[in-house]
Amino acid sequence: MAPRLIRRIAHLDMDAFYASVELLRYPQLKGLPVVIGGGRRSADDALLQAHADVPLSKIPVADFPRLAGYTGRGVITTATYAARQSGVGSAMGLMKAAKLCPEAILLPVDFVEIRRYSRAFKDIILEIAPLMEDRGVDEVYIDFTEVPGGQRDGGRVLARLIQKTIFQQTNLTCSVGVAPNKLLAKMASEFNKPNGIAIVFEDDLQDKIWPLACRKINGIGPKADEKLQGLGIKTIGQLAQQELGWLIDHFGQKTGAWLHAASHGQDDRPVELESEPVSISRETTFERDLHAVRDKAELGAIFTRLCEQVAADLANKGYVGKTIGIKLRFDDFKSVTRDQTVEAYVGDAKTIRQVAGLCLKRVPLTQRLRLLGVRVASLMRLQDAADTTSKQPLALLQKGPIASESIASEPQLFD
Ligand code: DCP
Ligand code: MG
Repeated sequence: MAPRLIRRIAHLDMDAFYASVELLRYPQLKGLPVVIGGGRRSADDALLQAHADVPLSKIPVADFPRLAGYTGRGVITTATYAARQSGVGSAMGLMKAAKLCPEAILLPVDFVEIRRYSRAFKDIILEIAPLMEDRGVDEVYIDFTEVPGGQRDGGRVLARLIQKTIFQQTNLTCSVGVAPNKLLAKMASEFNKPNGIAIVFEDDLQDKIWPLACRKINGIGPKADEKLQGLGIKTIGQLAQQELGWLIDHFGQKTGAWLHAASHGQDDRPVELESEPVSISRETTFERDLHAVRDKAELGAIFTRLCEQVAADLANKGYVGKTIGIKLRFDDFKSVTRDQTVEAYVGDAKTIRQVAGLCLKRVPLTQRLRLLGVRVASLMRLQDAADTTSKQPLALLQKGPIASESIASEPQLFD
């Protein structure tokens, strides 16, 4: 009989991601302190202009802009491991970092390139292990349980294969933690950063998890941590020693129970193939700036179409939502947003148009517009919406609190 499969979940996180992507372009900076952050500066443009005739990889290291003398309010997005040795890191102000590591090279973020590599490393993983949950630009969870090799050495064999393949195809390194669940895998991926693998089994809880600070639990933020510290609890082990009832008394039923489970390494959240969208939206920039009064008909038609597109997207993806919002950008590039939350989950174009219309009325429309957007948030899966109100016909859910009239007879929205 085949041995029973034990649950093996991996968390993979790219190493110094934004910085590593820059190093692919500028390999001459490898091993040097490099920080990414702030906005694009004249120094960045000057570098490229001065070396327009040579490949990027041939720009002399001495010519790159440095942190020294930085003034401004920018913050570090990420830093290479060489820079981290000087004590600089994510979220630190660039001016403070300039004092700690003046010789560090400062580069801006290139989001287009970041997204390209983000997609690339995820596609490589999907080829090897199809059960992947996208957790943002540089991290994913992967269910190793039933993937060939996923059980061998606790998942180390598969983790190494993925790590190696990503490196061969992109030249980027990552770190992987493999554990019985997401909670522990997320912690484990940090254990041997950079370019590391860490394997955690249920039995390792006491040795590998309990000595860690409570903050290492994904979900315990600075506030919860402060409260725990105030109660004399610093480590996960100390948290695990508390009675469930005591935790519930101090943190409430839900958080208390979660803290208790987390400190005991328990987490049964599944790896979700597609992460849940936060909102679904459509926007359009006009070919020429439009005026709310003079171009009323045109704007009204565009507005209706956007609402219809959002409704279609919601239907395709199987969601309803109850916060409806608009976004406007004026000819001076200033943007405003307005939203309104309705009582029932909605998904039809007509109701979205009505509520979005009310949002629009809250914006003074004297300036010309460049862009209009419609957004539906506070989403719920259509399926769940049907389950929680199974006694109601679904049609009721889709009707907002505002009486439905036809879109065409909507009062003048762009007055
Ligand atoms: N990032 C950001 N703002 C933050 C944190 C991170 O824009 N507050 C970006 C920059 C990072 C990327 O997201 O490169 C991934 O974040 P990580 O926390 O995984 O940090 P790194 O990948 O840079 O470093 P590490 O090697 O520690 O994972
Ligand atoms: Mg990372």
